[in-house]
Amino acid sequence: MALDKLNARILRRTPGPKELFDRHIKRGYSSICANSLENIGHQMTVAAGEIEDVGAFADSLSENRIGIMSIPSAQVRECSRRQARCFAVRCEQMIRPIRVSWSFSGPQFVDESGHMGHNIAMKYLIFLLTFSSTTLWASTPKVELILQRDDVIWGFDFFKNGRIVFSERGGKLAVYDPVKKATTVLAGTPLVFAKGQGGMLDVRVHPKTEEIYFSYSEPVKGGATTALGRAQVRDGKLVGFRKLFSAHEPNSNTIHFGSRIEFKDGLIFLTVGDRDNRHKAQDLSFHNGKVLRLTEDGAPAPGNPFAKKAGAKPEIWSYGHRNPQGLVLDAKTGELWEAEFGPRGGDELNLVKQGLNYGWPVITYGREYYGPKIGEGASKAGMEQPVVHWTPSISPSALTVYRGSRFPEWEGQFFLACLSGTRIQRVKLQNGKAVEQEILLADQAARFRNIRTGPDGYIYFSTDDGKIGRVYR
Ligand SMILES: [Ca+2]
Repeated sequence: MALDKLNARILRRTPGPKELFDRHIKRGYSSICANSLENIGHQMTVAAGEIEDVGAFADSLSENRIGIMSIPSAQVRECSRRQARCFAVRCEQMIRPIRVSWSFSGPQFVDESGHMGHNIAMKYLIFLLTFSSTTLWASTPKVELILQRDDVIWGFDFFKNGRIVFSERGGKLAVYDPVKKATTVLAGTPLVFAKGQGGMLDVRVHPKTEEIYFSYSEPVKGGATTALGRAQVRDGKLVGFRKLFSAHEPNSNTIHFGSRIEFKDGLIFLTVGDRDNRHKAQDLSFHNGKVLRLTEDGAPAPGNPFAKKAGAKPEIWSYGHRNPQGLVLDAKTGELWEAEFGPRGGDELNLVKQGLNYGWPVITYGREYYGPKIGEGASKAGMEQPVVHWTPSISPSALTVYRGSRFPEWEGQFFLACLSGTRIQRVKLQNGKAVEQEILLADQAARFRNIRTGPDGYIYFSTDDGKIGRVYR
């Protein structure tokens, strides 16, 4: 494919090249590359570059290599640190490999003959390549703002009458009436542990009874834990609130609570994070780092895989999860999909199945925040591989599988709400592999907290700066 047929899509404005160097290059130009390349979902490798600061470059290279290695069958050709120059780029899905070089005038694409391709405008940095002029960019989604609040809107769901119930992490549950365009904060909510990542978390409307089920960080002796509650919503308050479940074991830290809720066949799935006690994600005597399967009253669901195993928690459905904050049932296939945060890199999309071990912290594609490797590597017998994983991190906080009527071209595709990624990540799978990915709504510059397909077939999202919005075209 001739280079002039490549489309370059510029996603985000950045400052001029000198400033850009100062800000980004030392932090790892190659990770920016990795970002771009991963986003197109094709198999491509990048290594090395003409970078003045060799030390910083070497650091960024190792980051980059993780990112690139996360793409199946990619091959990395690494330059020596001493020479530290040039990009060896090989794209297995392109007819002709290309090299990418970097200069202060911006990234440039050069084909094997040395012919200069695109020279992207200097003031742009983050870019995305696509390999054909298909309709990928034909109609950019737009956003209709539904409501604006001040707090993180962690969860939301829809009543049959069109009202939206939502949670504010600081501790509130509220109902929005789209006719009156008015929000009512519900009275009678339990006290929550609103520190760090803790607070009022997910909220769902039971598809039949229309009771709400909600997860929250429960303040308990010694700190907090993930809990599940249920109540009816009537006259602006919770009626008949009952705590259904409380995870073992609580601790005093403020992170990795999970916790999305999903309904299936009269049962409930609830995710619980590792609470920063990593090894407990592998220990079946704790709820940390697990997907749980409960009855609608919060008891262990009948037939759970470890119900008869001595010492194991009978609520466990799957284990070895780090912080699973995304969970969705594909309404068509009945499959349960989960998204979780990796450490530094190694965010995952998993197909969750009964009794399986998803590896954390024994296997991961991520690293410690301060650099070193974690666990034993990226794969191990008896442990599941993610269907898709991302390095650098995109921080998927929620996901939906699109089964609506508004966007037929998106049928069956995944949409992940990303925090640090400040985007909606669209992922198309084919035979269990990501064949297409796209960044959506990056122009919103928001930390996307939740995403759901609404009953009207539109995609709705919430953000950390208090918005619920609807995606349309
Ligand atoms: Ca995993």
